[in-house]
Amino acid sequence: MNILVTGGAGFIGSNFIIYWLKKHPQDRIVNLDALTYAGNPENLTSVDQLPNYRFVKGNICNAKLVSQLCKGIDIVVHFAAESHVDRSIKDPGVFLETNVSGTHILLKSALKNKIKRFHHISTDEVFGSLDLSENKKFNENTPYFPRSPYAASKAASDHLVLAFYHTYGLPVTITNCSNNYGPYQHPEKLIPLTITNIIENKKVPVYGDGKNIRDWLYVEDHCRAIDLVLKEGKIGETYCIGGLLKDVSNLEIIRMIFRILKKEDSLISFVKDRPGHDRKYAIDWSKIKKDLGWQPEATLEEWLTKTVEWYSKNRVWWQKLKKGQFEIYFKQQYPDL
Ligand code: NAD
Ligand code: TDX
Repeated sequence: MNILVTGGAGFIGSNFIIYWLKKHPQDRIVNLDALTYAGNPENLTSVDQLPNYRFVKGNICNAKLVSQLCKGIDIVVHFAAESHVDRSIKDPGVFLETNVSGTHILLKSALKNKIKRFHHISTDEVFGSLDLSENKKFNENTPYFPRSPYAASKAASDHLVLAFYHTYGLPVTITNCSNNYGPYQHPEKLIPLTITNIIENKKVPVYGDGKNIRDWLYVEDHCRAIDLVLKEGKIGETYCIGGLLKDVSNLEIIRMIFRILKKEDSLISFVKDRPGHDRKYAIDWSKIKKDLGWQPEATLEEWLTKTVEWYSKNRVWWQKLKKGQFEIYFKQQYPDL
């Protein structure tokens, strides 16, 4: 099988490539990634010498390049995106370019090259926000109600993917997953920011009252779910993937990390809330469980402990990312700290 992965130098994409080449060593992967601030070739040092892995530095908005790379490809797994909500609030433009126009360019090329499967990685954020007081969860039939520029751009890309299925018959599948965590996640996101700030004895910023709820999914569980959808998923269908059955607030997850690191939680600092901050995401992942037999392989406590260990052992990896441009970004993003 020849697979084109987009955004494979980012957090989930690199975990996916490592997972896939280990599980399916007979397959070939081409990784197209623009290496934005979020892309890091160091994530892939364990596979980059393999004969069946090829890295191409390039933009998914480059139609000519995308068209060349799609030749001979069986499956496209599309991760490439601008992924950080806070950055989308500051400057939505590049989110529209990459997440919407980039996806459109890929879809056109996939159609022209008669790709056997176009798998699109999306998010639960397209469904909007749940109330803290209600027990509702998002599922495959929840209407779209994106509330941040990032979520709106992902919603638009989901609609385009399904439009290419209904209008032109492109064989697509979509997964809408919840917040991922694990190795190689950029320290701009809550869990790696919290772990690394605690290790560095720096304040841990909590937006608003810290009661917001996310549905945490370990990245390897996510990769396994994508694998199953590629093998057994139904064309034209969407699968929701979440990691939890019980609600966990941001403050609770942050306190769990303090406990795992055996530190007092005095570094917690409440800062100005994110504009339009979605209160709660929760996923009903019963469809993928029932249809494909997927479920998380370990508990939040176990996966989080493993994640904290990884960041503790791989300081050089994240220390580099927290220098230079990131210091400027951090000062602008957290003026209260
Ligand atoms: P990330 O920001 O870590 O990585 C994105 C990657 O895409 C980077 O390597 C970057 O260089 C590349 N990229 C960005 N713009 C590009 C362009 N124009 N052309 C080519 N490459 C480009 O993101 P992630 O957290 O790994 O997320 C991957 C996908 O999963 C995204 O589509 C995101 O919306 C989705 N998702 C992420 C989460 C999460 O919790 N991280 C949850 C749900 C869905
Ligand atoms: O410093 C922080 N303090 C804080 O309280 C940061 C960075 C975040 N938060 C809060 C905001 C959210 O309620 O923590 C929660 C998680 O925030 P992020 O890590 O920024 O993730 P989120 O905004 O929920 O979006 C993530 O999950 C869905 C990914 O970044 C998206 O790409 C994905 O689609």
